Amino acid sequence: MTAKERFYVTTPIYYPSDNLHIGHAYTTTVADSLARWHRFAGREVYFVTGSDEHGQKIQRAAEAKGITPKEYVDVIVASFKHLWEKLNIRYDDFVRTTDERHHKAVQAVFQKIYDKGDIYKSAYEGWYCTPCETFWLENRLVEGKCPDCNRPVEWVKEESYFFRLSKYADRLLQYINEHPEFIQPETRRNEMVNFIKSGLEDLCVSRTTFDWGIPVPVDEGHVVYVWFDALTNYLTALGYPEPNELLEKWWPADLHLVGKEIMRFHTIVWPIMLMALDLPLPKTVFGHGWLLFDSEKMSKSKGNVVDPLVLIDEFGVDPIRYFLMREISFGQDGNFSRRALIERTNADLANDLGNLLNRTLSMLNRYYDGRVPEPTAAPTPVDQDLIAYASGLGQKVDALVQELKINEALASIWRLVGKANKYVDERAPWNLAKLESKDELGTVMYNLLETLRIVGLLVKSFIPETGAKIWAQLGLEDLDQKTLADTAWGLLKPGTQTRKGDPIFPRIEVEKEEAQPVQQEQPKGEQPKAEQPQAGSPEGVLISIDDFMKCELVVAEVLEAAPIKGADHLLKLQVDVGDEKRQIVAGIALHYKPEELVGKRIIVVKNLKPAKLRGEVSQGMLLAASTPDGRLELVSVSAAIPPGARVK
Ligand code: ME8
Repeated sequence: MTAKERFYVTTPIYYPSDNLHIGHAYTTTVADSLARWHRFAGREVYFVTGSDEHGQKIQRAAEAKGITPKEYVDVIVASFKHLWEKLNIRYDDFVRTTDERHHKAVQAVFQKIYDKGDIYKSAYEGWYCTPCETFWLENRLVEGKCPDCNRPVEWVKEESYFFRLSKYADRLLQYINEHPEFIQPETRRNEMVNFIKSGLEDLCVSRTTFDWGIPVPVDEGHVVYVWFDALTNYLTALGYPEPNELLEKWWPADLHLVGKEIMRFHTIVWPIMLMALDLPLPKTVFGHGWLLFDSEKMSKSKGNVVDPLVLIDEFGVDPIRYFLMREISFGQDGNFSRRALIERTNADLANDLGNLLNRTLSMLNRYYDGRVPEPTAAPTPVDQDLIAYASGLGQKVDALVQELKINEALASIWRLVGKANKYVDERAPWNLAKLESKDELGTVMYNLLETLRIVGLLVKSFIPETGAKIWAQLGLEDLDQKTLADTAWGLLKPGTQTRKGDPIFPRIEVEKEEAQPVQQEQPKGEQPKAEQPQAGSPEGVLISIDDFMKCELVVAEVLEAAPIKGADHLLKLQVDVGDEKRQIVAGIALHYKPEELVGKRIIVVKNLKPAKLRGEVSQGMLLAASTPDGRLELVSVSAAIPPGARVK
């Protein structure tokens, strides 16, 4: 790796015909994570996204609202930017196709190709899919409808300008053969090769039946076809057509990340435009799969879209980012469901990662007042196994990211988290703490903390808020300046004062009714997963006094109680547990009025893992018993027992 390595990545520029959904968030999240990772790995990065604002579809949507197209898109483009901010997307440039600079770029591209003789005037008569802004030959239609979106097509007859795609077909095929990395994944390459081999028709690149577009420079009565206009954005971001440093430095792009349905435009039309302009082709166009809902592509017209803003408000941004990149095999289609999101968050983020951080820092507080100890004992084979995996992981993740194996990159980081959790159980610091020499305890605690430091660095490109939280709790600084080289083992300084905070991912409690599989969310042919068995020990099984003592039961005074909107059986309590105030969410609303509870001294399990119910954090559980007719009564003590008193 040299400092000169560069990475120019783009997303599609989305249509502001409607608000974006989780499918758009998917592409952009991956692009952002790649951009962040390459920066972290010491490469120079340029990351561009934008909005594709012209065309018949937008003009019609604006007309339906009785406003101008520009007024219409301005509002929606602002919502794009808002979503990217909420998703922690850090782009370098946002190209709007209504930008003046873009007009210049598109007109220059059109003019150059026209001057070269590769654009000519003729008449178009044929089918057009307005939602996809795509011309179709009769023989490509499926049952008379658009083969991409299955919606009706319109017969269009107009005088147009044509781009000589056919002239470049052989050259393009040869290029694809010689550059296997150009079209990825391989299945898409095969599809595109077959498409080209079946014969390329010249492409109609101007329209006259509406005017919401960039005027054709040689004929003002025409507007440039919206795809010809949109694809040019990748050059607009580099100041094209003026010769300048950006263009010199960043073209050709390293990666155009797109959904599989727009591969034809990116691997046939766009490369041929570039050939006609005598510009080099992008190094890779990757066509990822679709997010499906009930095995169908999520799309506004089908009414099955998921709004990322709603999900972010409910679950936070990192669970969404993590889910999208971890759950879906990059390149293939994947199903989205709320249930899968919750399960993934609970398993990987709350149980594995969150819990590792929490338990490690709790032990460190107990044994070393939160200060990182010196690793003085010689490593055992178990230590060596953890250290060896953690030491090589940065390079491994880098290789996987470069191969665009995003879900595998995350899986390899979570393998380290899994190993570290197993390491805690195997090395049992609570037993080492009983030994006279504290050498081994110090080494084990150091190894765990060092693993967490490395995990924090490795995850920060994918789930930035989590990386920052881990870093802060470890008491470390300057996360933004850290690079891949900092993932080397042993850089954590003994003596560092950690700062244990709240659990970074409270478990999301799936209430009974939410836990029921929603039929619509199951991919066809896949059975709903069986309900998890309820935790708890079956009656008749004896436990030791040690088992019982693990449960920290204390007296708590109820300070406040309030209902939770939309959850009839839940109440939200603020309780005093002696040394702090806690919030507990309890299913007692059908048995107690909030005002009846205030002042009561109840018993709570203080050391229960925090959970989230209906978006509210619950930090503990209260004890209650039922009468034979099902009425619930809280276990309570008299006012003589102060809050915080241990029940044993
Ligand atoms: O096609 N699953 O814009 P668009 C995964 N303006 N990704 C999805 C998705 C889904 N269900 N739905 C959308 C256009 N996407 C043109 C692009 S580029 C020069 C012009 C993502 O608003 C995916 O990246 O229809 C897809 O290619 C893109 O959004 C389509 O966005």
